[in-house]
Amino acid sequence: MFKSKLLFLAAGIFSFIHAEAQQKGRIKYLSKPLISTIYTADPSAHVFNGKIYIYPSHDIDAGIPENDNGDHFAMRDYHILSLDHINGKATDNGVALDIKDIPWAGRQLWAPDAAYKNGTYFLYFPVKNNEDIFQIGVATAKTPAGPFKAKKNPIPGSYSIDPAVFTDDDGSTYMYFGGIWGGQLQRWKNGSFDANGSKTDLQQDKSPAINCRVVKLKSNMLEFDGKVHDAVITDSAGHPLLGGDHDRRFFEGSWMHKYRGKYYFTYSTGDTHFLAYAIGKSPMGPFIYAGHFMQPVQGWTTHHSIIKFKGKWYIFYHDVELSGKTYLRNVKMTELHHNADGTLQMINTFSVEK
Ligand code: FUB
Repeated sequence: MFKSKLLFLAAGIFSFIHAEAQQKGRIKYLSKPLISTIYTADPSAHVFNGKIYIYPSHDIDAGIPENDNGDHFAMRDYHILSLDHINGKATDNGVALDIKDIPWAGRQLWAPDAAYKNGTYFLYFPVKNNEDIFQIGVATAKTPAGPFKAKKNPIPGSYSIDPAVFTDDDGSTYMYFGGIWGGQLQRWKNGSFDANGSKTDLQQDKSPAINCRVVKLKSNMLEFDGKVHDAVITDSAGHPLLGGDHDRRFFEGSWMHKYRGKYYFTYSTGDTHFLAYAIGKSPMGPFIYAGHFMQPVQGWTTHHSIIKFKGKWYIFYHDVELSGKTYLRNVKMTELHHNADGTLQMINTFSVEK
């Protein structure tokens, strides 16, 4: 706990220094915010009908003090953004789903994702239920920007946060989900929630790290098809990464893309603020850790998605250029490059001029 407080403080100092530099015009950003009329974060991008649709969190200032539990991320609705072309103007398509229209929701609409199948668009979203436990819900619409109608109950067997939905070439769809600390993943064991479990780190540095979860979806896209598995990340010798390996272990914000027949599992390392990747031969893993591919952004959280559009790869991410506040973020995008050997090129989202 003390360690996490220290890290939190360090992140605060980091943000402060960068806010100062920004004020003096010394920060040069790689990309511009896609939209500045509302605060947006956690962008899950998809190509539907030849257009890019971005499913972000909608950040608001709810007046809740910052803590390691993420209580200050108290979002209440979703707005979907669309882009006709790269470098085009992003359109805010208005409220797509409001927390008051989700029958089982309590508070905190966090990072969503979306998928399409057989004429229906699916919006997957994490929100705390009335017992303050995160679960994952689903809502449907006939158009990619909604409005979406939420199902009466969360997806049975779902828990924690940050759903990311990937459909493989054979039509099978998988959901990756989970996040530690405020995302509560460390409190779930064998499908049960430990109400007295650790709120942040497990303090088990020498044990295997907590894994992101992966599960196949049924063809109706509304239910899990069978058991939830661990998306295990190993080192090159096949040993699972350890809980104390904060620079490399999974924290939250997973994504999956397939490149030259291999499965690239990408994720945030959370308290060390990197985007990292691990490569596997199956969508279920295991994935072999391959490195970092994005340096820390300005802000605390790091969350991304990756798409291929008109033959090029793009990454969507967020930082806090517009507000300088960790909980009022803005989404951005830039090109992502795979090297000839399949590794990902490192991205630096800003530089500070001397
Ligand atoms: O936006 C709230 C949470 O912050 C997300 O669910 C995490 O991935 C982090 O970005």
